[in-house]
Amino acid sequence: MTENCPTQAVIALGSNLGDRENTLNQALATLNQTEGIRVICHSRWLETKPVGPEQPDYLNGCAIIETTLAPQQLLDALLAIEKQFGRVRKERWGARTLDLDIIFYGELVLDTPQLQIPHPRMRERSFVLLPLAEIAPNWRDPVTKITVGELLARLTTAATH
Ligand code: A4P
Ligand code: MG
Repeated sequence: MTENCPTQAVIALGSNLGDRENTLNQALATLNQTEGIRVICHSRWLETKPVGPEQPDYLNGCAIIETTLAPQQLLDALLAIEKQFGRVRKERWGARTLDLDIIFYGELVLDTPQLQIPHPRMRERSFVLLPLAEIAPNWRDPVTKITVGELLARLTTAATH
């Protein structure tokens, strides 16, 4: 009975190569057309400075989806969409036409070699928390039990001290 009951999840989107805005808009449309995924809402696209190696600035944003896919199936769907948009993996944290990460999947906590949920670095990343706070400030991180809005406030405080 509960098998097809959808779960809400958060996807972070990023692009720093090519027509970034068009890529993010098309990626959302593609997500929404994927069997088992429905996009509920999304943030604005924010221009952000790259974290990691020297590379162009990013456009970042977040979306809330409803999905009947299991976490690993959702990851496979995201990887397929990244590929469709021409992503080539070279170095870790390197430039990319499209990056799709699972930030939250309901209240699930998962730690396997292929997939960690919540995304292990989301708490330190304003390029995730800033757009996410626009659409889901009250979403509670199932690991720290802290809301997205509070995580962002902590990060902002830490950065100015
Ligand atoms: N993987 C494990 N957990 C997850 C998850 N929750 N969501 C695995 C998605 N993937 C997950 O990812 C490598 C593998 O991580 C996937 O195949 C999957 O099995 P990747 O996308 O190839 O590698 P990556 O994104 O370069 O590495 P990583 O560690 O995910 O990077 P981050 O931490 O996401 O950072 N600066 C700005 N301003 N904006 C950005 O968006 N992004 C990054 C990437 C660096 N700097 C940035 C930005
Ligand atoms: Mg990624």
